[in-house]
Amino acid sequence: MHRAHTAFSLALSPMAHRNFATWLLKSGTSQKLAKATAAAAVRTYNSAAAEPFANGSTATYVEEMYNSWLRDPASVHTSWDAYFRSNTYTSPPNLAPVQANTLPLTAFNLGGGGVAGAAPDSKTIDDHLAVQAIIRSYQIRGHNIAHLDPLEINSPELPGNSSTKSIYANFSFEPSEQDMERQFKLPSTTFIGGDEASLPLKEILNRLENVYCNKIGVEFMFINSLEQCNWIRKHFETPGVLNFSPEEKRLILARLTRATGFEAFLAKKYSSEKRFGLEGCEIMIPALKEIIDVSTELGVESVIMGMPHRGRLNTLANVCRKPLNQIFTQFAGLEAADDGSGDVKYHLGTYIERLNRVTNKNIRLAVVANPSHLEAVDPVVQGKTRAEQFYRGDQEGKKVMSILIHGDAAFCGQGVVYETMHLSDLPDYTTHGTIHVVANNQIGFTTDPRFSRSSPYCTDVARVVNAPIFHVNADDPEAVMHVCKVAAEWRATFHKDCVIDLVGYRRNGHNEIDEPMFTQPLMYQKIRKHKNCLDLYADKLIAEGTVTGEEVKSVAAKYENICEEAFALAKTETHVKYKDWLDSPWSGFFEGKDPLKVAPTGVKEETLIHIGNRFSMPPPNAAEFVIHKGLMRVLAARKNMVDEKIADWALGEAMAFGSLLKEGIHVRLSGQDVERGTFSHRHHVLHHQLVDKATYNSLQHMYPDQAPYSVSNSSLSEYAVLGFEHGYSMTNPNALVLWEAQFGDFSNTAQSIIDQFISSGQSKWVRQSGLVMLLPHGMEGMGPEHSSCRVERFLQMSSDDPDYFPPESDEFAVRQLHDINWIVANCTTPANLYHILRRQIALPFRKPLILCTPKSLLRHPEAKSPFSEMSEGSEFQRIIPDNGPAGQNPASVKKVVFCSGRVYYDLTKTRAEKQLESDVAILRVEQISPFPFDLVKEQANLYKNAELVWAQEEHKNQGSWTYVQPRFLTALNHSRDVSQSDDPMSYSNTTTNTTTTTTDHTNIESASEPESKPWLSRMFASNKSDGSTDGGPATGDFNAAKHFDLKNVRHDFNRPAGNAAAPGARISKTGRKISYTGRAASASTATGSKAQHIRELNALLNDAIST
Ligand SMILES: Cc1ncc(C[n+]2csc(CCOP(=O)(O)OP(=O)(O)O)c2C)c(N)n1
Ligand SMILES: [Mg+2]
Repeated sequence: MHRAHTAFSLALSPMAHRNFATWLLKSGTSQKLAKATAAAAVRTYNSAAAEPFANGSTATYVEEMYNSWLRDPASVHTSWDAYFRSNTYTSPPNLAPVQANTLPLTAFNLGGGGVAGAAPDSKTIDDHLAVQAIIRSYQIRGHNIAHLDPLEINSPELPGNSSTKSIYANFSFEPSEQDMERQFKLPSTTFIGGDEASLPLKEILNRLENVYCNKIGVEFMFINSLEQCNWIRKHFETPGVLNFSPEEKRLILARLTRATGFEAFLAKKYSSEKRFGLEGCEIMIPALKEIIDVSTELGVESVIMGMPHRGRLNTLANVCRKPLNQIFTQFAGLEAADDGSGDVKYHLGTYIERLNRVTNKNIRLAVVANPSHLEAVDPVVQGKTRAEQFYRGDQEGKKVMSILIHGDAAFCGQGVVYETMHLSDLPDYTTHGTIHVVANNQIGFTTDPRFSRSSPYCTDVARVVNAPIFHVNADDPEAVMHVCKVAAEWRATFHKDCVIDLVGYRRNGHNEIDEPMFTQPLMYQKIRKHKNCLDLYADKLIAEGTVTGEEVKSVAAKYENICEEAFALAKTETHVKYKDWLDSPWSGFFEGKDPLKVAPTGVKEETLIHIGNRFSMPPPNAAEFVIHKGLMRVLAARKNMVDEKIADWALGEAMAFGSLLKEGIHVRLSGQDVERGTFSHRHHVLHHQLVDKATYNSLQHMYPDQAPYSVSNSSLSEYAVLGFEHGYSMTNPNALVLWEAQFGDFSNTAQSIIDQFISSGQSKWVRQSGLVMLLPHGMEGMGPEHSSCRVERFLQMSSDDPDYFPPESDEFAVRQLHDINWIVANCTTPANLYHILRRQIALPFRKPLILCTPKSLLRHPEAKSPFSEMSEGSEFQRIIPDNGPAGQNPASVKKVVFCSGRVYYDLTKTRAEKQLESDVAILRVEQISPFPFDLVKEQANLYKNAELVWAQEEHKNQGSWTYVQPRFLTALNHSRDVSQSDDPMSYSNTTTNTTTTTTDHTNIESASEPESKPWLSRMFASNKSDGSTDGGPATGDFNAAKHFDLKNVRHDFNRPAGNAAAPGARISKTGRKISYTGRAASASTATGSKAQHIRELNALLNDAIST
């Protein structure tokens, strides 16, 4: 269809002119057409000007030419020959299907002197073609001259005035009375006739103007589907579609009253508070409600919304019906009753389940919490929607849908909108149609559209996915409701995106405290004189007799009373609760769980063997499935490993996935080229070499009752896809959701998702996520990029305190995991990879996992693990100790090299070459964050006499060094019983001292506490809500209940702010220190050349492995 479309465009000019000429010249309508086109160009940036202007007969013409070309290429012009040769043309489907109400042309005596029943003469045909062209012109370009702007600033600047009638006058179209009265047969591509097959020209023009040039502008003719175009035409052109019953009108008025009343109430009560009010676009509230009503009626049970600041509180109040008192409490500046840093009120999410009073059906509404970063939430909403559809078995999106609300400036300015749009039709990412609503107030902060976009509309981005765009004047509530109804029906019919562009204005400044006249004086002069939408609509309904003035007042007063009552109730609140604002509650997940109990991650060996065997097999019972020879070798090698009970990286990962699937945990892996794996190591999807789309994915066939496994190559986007997977992970804690970057450094194009959602989501929105980010990382001489996943950045955002050694206990590791914002690890063995992935699910809570993954280790002969390291009794090793000669005789070890990741294998090789296995111990820090203080201390104590070194291949200002250095010192300080320290500094109560050498424990003490009290017991003294302490459990005896009282966690475990010692000023009281071995600091993430890389690596290895 698309190619055919192009062909019509090419055919356009000669055809149009040839066929229309006679009638046009005679009747003067050529001028009308020309003017219609000119008017279309009036909107300055008219991308639609390039749109096709062809019809069914043009198609026939092209097709005839195509057939002729097929018979003899020389029979057509060389340009057509070239075009058809380019293979872009396919014969079009019938563009003019017979419509029920159409009659053959011969049935018309068209007043041109023809004889009824006789074949029409060429003039008659030309006349009809011209009318068709006019109709089509309206359908394509009508939106350009529609009256969309309530302020009429951006209305077409036609000479004279701009009413639709006069637009015609200004075309210099002067058809004779007779022409205007002539009946014209309506083509099958219009529905303006209703049941009538023909209409007088005058009526045709009137109806078209009403449909396409009034308060609605429909942009749809670029859609490459005749069925969809006809559907839209029908829904806008059919006579009477804009007729509303008195009940419907009263409902619109009531909703508009609430939307307007809410903002007015806030303005009255909190005049100096920012709320990003909706004034000027209040119709958005009834609009959203209409979309939800119609969608619910059509079967939707759950709606997930993403939206920016503008009108958010109003949406929560009047669309979600979040209790008003909870909303008002947010203005009171109250302390939170629960943990977390919280967020401003116009970012918070919510989740509500309620009865839809209009449809009498239950509906679940969620507004996803979002950061300031405009549009960043879009993919997150899509991922959450997709996940909810998946878990409900809603494969066509009939029950769960998403609505994304946008600001006009952000919608066209933010690239993530485009990236998200491109997920809309991908098999593993589609949410089966999103309704986008643009609260288009024709301004972004202080910048108006002339300076904020290069496209005619702020919605043009949607054209790339063939989404119809419904522009509508936000001052016409009935037009808006109609558009919303059509949008909801469109989504339910075609399951594709569509856009509603609510063209309104912003009555106040960007926020209520801003002065808009500084920057938009003329616009705001107009706005000040402009009546608000509610008043305009109320006047209209009063004038037509639908309501009385008293009724209007009483509806408004009733809502104000409701607000007043809620306001009074809000005043009685003493705390806000972040949990009231949770968008994705995991009911049942936390209840009844031991918050410190981690399920075992090892599994029975027979399970590993079963998974391994399945993973090494081509499809069973499919002898004809032809697999690539190279892959047959891969499968055979896998089978050998299984027989020898060892696993490489791919097998370790498959063991983790397979065993989780067996346990009913859904696994989803997504990212660029993940099915094969960027480094061709994974091969989860085997392709039949002879049959397109015939594939086999063994992980989907491990066990008959397993959970579903999904692995999907994504679009080439990091921002949208990572956001999507984050959203997916929010929905169900019992799923392992992984996103893999092609190379780790590409994750920086998704930085807002990392910073704003993954790192800080729990803290801001009490929302947990167990998302795994797999980030290929390692300096392997591949050039400045492709080397580093910038692990230092993730570490810098880790929330554990470098100067604080948490209390030691059996639950040290899980407590640390509980308290931190995310986990950062760099595993060196398949077994550890396997365990850390399984641990994501074994934990009684969820934390994101940032996992540096290897490249060369994928095939490294030593980077293999025996099954015994994955079977029952085995577990994730936060630090892998030295199990060689050095570890066996630690007293004689001269040097301990701590490292993380791939460089370990280089270090061991160099150590072997230098025959220093007994002198140098090499320890791998596999979990970098939270930092394994306890194990570092233990290992350092083991190698009492050794020099301690941190070796890393990344440059000094990168990698883990800056993160581990202070933590090493904290850990080393505890290698003696610090309570016996005679260092006066160590017990100084100078809690505000930030420059002198302080040790961690000094800073957690309050000045009122006796210095003699051992710090650990003081740590565990129960902390009453009034701040006083009493004698708590003994050292190390953790009061779990108290610990998990979120309020207390903050008091107990976060050091007071501002007390950290200055980096570099720390001196280990134990006399031990850790030094750095590796590259110097650098601006780049890697070395310039392979040669330089090798030279530097050798230097670092020699330096590290020397005694
Ligand atoms: C990514 C990003 N860049 C900049 C901002 C700062 N900012 C906040 S609102 C705003 C204007 C938004 O305009 P628009 O999208 O039209 O929404 P409106 O406020 O007009 O409803 C800007 C630039 C932001 N929040 N996010
Ligand atoms: Mg705006």
